[in-house]
Amino acid sequence: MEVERIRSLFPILNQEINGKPLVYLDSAATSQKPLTVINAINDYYREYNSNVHRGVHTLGTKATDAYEKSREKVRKFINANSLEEVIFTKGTTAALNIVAQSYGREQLKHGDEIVLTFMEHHSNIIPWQQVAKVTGATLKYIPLQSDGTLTLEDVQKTITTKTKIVAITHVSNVLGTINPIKEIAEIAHKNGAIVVVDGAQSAPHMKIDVQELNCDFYAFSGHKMCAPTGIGVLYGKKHLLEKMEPVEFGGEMIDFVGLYESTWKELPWKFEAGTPIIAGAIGLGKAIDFLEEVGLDNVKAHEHDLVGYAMQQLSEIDGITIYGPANSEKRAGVLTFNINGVHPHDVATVLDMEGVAVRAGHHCAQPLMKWLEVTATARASFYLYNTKGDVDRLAEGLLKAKEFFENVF
Ligand code: 7TS
Repeated sequence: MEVERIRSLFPILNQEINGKPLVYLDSAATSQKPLTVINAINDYYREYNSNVHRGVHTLGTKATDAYEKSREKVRKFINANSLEEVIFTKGTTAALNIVAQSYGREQLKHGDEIVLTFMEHHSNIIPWQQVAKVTGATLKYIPLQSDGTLTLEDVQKTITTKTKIVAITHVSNVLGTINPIKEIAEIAHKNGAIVVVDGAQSAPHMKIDVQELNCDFYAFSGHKMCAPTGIGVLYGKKHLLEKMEPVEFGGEMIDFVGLYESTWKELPWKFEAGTPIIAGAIGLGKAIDFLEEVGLDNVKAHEHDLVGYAMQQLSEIDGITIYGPANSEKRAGVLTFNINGVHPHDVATVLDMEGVAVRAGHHCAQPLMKWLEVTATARASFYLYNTKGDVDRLAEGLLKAKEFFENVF
């Protein structure tokens, strides 16, 4: 599908911000939504809004069918072995917390090690810090190379037989680094550890096959892949999920409830307490249809092109520092940078005046900021609806920002 056709499916892109056509370069924070997704949510509320898994009335059956059909779409999307391995959650953060609070609390004991990297998002650090506090496990970090990549030698050195959990991001939301999950999983498994993958920045942008990666858990968020906020997925290997206790209790997730004891439904529902995120799951199903129509390999190639072009354009501007792998082949569509001597919030404000939306701040990765020896950065992130013209507008905006601040100070 041509990028102009793709853009026409995203109504939000067709507007002016501060008198300039919008250039949206913040998809790593949240992506925009195509009409098919917006319409699917609209249709659910207008035509068959109803609770799921209860009662026999027609609307309830229709809603249940749509909700469970989305689960099948997710299963296929990540090539999970069975529907029991696909749990709907609120997002990546919620999914990672389930693994930490259930698997982590049950399996970890004093002296065990949890291995992370310096490039993790806070959502893949704090749940492990919390579980380490209550179990007596300790955290260890795989070091980074100066270009923000990992080496398998360092992975091998950090993971030992004491390691029980390796929790790692597939793609860094700051550096764009793509980590070799399959190889890391092999090293982890040889040492008797399991691998938890934070897929928030990979599921939207590349074909994911959880069986090929051989990860034990994989978490991602719908809102970064054209679906609404409030829906995400936890994939887990069935034999692990089966022995895990739920972390939330209440309606929906039970089989039998007595006054003093209760039992749980089978997988995946034992992890879905309460009325689930019905409209969100239906929207996610439609988002997957859309991404598959475009083709994940095309999405990935398009973003590689854009980030390569952006790196070239920005490196021609004096006084810009780009963080992360210099080789665009080693990174996904994320470009983090600073204009030397200018605070990234000021850079983002000038860009906004030019209609260009980027994120500035610590990107929920404070340990990584410390490692980069900065307090904050600006970040442009690309998706299937961005164009080289968007990159040109970014570069022009940055020249204006530089000029402006050079003249002021
Ligand atoms: N992990 C990574 C790698 C992320 O990039 C994010 C969100 C999360 C986890 C958390 O996802 P959530 O949907 O549960 O919030 N990252 C960003 C970002 O880079 N800018 O805003 C949110």
